[in-house]
Amino acid sequence: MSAPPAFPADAFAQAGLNRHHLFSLAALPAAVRAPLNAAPDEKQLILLGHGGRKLWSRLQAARPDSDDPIDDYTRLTVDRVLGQILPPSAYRIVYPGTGPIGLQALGALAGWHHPSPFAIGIDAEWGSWFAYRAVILAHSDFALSPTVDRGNPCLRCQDPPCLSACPAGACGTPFALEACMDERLLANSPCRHNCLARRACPVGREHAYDAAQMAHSYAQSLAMIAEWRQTMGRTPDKATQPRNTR
Ligand code: B12
Ligand code: SF4
Ligand code: SF4
Repeated sequence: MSAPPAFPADAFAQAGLNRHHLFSLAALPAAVRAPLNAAPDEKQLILLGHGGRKLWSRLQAARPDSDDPIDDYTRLTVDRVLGQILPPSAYRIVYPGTGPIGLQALGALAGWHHPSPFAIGIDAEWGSWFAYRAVILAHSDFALSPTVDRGNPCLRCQDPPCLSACPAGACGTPFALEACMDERLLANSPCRHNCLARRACPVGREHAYDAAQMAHSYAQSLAMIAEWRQTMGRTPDKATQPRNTR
């Protein structure tokens, strides 16, 4: 009998999807597993992420003609890479998608996510310069990933520079999302397409996104915030908000 194929981590990393974690669906906590609506033959969950600038540079080279270039590039890459070793019926991309998937909860199980004062997850290697790009359910037999948790750097941070850098005083526990949004919506705010707190954090600074990547992704969240404020006068609560922000 031939051995099952190895997970194609290098091929994904070449494409800029340089973080991955293989979970057994059966071993996930019920609260994480339930919203996934996995079919009985789907045994594994593949979490893909990007860290640093590589995804953005690969994306520029691919020149996608898309309103949603990161998600479209991710889907194409998953089909190209996994399609070489699994039949299309053996896997299903559930994120990007519309279902309610708690990506940071999955990240915490993988050891990637630790809460920071500006609400974006942080880890000791990448700082806050990583995000979740795909969740795939598969009937596959890849080797499962061990949790690699390097701890929360914020717990060791003296006189945190992120707190003093935030012009809205929004950073802390809990993160003051409404204050952050008020600031970002100001016509002359330095945070319209940036986050000064995130920039001020020294952890993983060498992986910080360039101005074009920042402008691209923060423009999307700013547009969403502006739409919420126009239609509802406030941010929707977690039960009603759209689930596909990046
Ligand atoms: C809704 C949402 C938003 C909303 C927040 C509204 C709100 N009421 O919470 C808005 C549109 C403002 C937003 C903005 C951004 N987001 Co957002 N967002 C999400 C989303 C879709 C759901 C979060 C959620 O509700 N989780 C479920 C509930 C149950 O979780 P929870 O435990 O109650 O709360 C957790 C998170 O919600 C988080 N949180 C709570 N409040 C806020 C506020 C902000 C601004 C953020 C980023 C997180 C956050 O902290 C908790 C820790 O676990 C996730 C993706 C996902 N599907 O998980 C991305 C996600 C959290 N966002 C992400 C990012 C990167 C951003 C932006 C930087 C993106 C950008 N392109 O501009 C900005 C942040 C800049 C800013 N200051 O505005 C990343 C974070 C990556 C990481 N390393 O952790 C995620 C995981 C998406 C991804 N594909 O990776 N986001
Ligand atoms: S500056 Fe310190 S407290 Fe703030 S996010 Fe970075 S490590 Fe955490
Ligand atoms: S975007 Fe600006 S207001 Fe919001 S947390 Fe970052 S520094 Fe503070």
